[in-house]
Parts: sequence; C-alpha cells; structure tokens
Amino acid sequence: MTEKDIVEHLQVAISAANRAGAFVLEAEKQGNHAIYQKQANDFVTETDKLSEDLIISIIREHFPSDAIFGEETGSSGTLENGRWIIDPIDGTTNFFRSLPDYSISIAWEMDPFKPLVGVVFNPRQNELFWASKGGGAFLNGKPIQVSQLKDSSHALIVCVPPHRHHKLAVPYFENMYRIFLETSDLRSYGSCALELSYIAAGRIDGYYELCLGYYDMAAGICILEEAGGSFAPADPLVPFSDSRCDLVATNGLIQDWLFHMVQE
Ligand code: 2AM
Ligand code: CA
Repeated sequence: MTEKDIVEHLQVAISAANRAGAFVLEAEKQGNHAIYQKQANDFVTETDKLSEDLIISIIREHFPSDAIFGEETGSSGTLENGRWIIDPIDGTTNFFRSLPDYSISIAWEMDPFKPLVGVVFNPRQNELFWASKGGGAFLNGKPIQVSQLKDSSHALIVCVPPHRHHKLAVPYFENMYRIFLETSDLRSYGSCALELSYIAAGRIDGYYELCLGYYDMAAGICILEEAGGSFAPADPLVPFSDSRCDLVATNGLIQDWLFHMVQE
C-alpha cells in the first residue's frame, strides 16, 4: 500500500461524500420522507438507500472490485484490495426531523478496524472532515487537532444511551451518572461520525456509546486518531466487530480516566 493509493482513495471518498451530501441536503429540503423502521429506534428512508447507491456507484467507477460494507446494502466485493465502509446518512432521525446533525460517512481500510481513510460530511453545516493515515486530519481544508484538556472536571463528554438496546440502559446510565458528576457537562448529537469528528476538532473532549455498528464509527475513528485522539473498546474483553462496537473515545489526554469510568 503506497501513499499514492491512500491519496487516490481519499480523493474518491471526498468526491463521493460531497455528491451524496448535496443529494441528501436537497432531499431534506423536499421533505415528505418515506420512513421505514428496521428495528426499535432504527429508521431508514428512501434517501438513505439512494445515497448509498450513489456512493457505491462512484466508488465502483474508480475501484470496480473493492470490497464494500454499507449500512443499507451489506457486504460485496473481494477483500484483496481492502474494503470501503459506508454510512449513507449517519443520523437518519436528525435528517428526517430536520435537525442539523447528520452526515455522510465513508472510510477505507486494508486491515479490519484500522481505517486508512476517513471522510465525514455534514451538508447542513457545510463541514467536511477528512483524514488519511499519516496525513493529518482536516476540516474544510484546515488542519484540526483534539483539545488539550487534561482535567476531566472541565470536560464536555458525549454520552449516547443505548436507544436500541434498553436492556443495557441501567448499567449505561450508572456509568453516565458517574461521568456527569465528574465533568463539566454532557452532550448528545445523534450522529456517531460527527461526534467523533467534533472530538477531533477540539469541540468536545470524550464520547461513550454502546452497540454502534462499525459503519457508524469507521471514518470518525480515522479522523480522530489523525487529530491526536484515542479510542478503545469500552470492554477490553469485547473487541470491535462489524455489527457491534462499544466505544470510548477521547482527546487522548483523558482516555484512561474515561475508560476507567465505564468499567463498572
Ligand atoms: P444512524 O442514523 O446511521 O442509524 C449511534 O448512536 C448511531 O445510532 C448514530 O450514529 C445514528 O446512526 C443512530 N442514532 C443516534 N441516536 C439515535 C436515536 N435517538 N434514535 C435512533 N437512532 C439514533
Ligand atoms: Ca445510517
């Protein structure tokens, strides 16, 4: 894998995210979304599916046989040349309720759970976050960096309760309560890709969520790592998988503290 390969994949990811973002923004303005429920608190619209089709067609123009793992269409292609990981709208509930925090998330990796390229585009705010391994992290072309906050009592932490897995609510809220007592305040935006990008840009300091899909976080963890942040499975005995990722992510400086907070 050469630097040129990484740059070529990054360029295609940026182009696909821009085109899908413009398409999704236009659809949001049109309104009248047909909304389908996949499972409890898990919704999909026609626009999610069309956005994924558009992204896949752009990837296929450039890399016809690469493996692709998309939230809406599942897995296809051969793993030899790595794989793309796509969330065509991350924050679908925000999208169809016209809340501004939704994004298009596209990553590419050679080894599982080690993304080399990550692009997250929020068309409502016109914010394009991207990163490539060793190449740094950027927001609309300007380098970004995590916050330098070391003192958890001043930290702003994103906590997203397990909205699709209510059985996990009690232990989650116990951890969230402890985090709340030891920090400045909590937030929740509803798009994992943006939440990770916001840590990368130094806007917030940490993030704790259970039961993510890998497509929610693949691009975001690449951007976060390149901006100097850290992430890890919330439970060291449960490694990331495509269908379930329990995540603790921070600016790096408070990673040990947040990890410790969620071990009970
Ligand atoms: P999605 O829109 O692609 O399904 C993890 O929080 C993921 O769950 C988010 O990235 C978002 O992904 C979705 N999500 C977040 N908050 C949600 C909520 N309150 N209800 C439904 N889906 C939510
Ligand atoms: Ca989605």
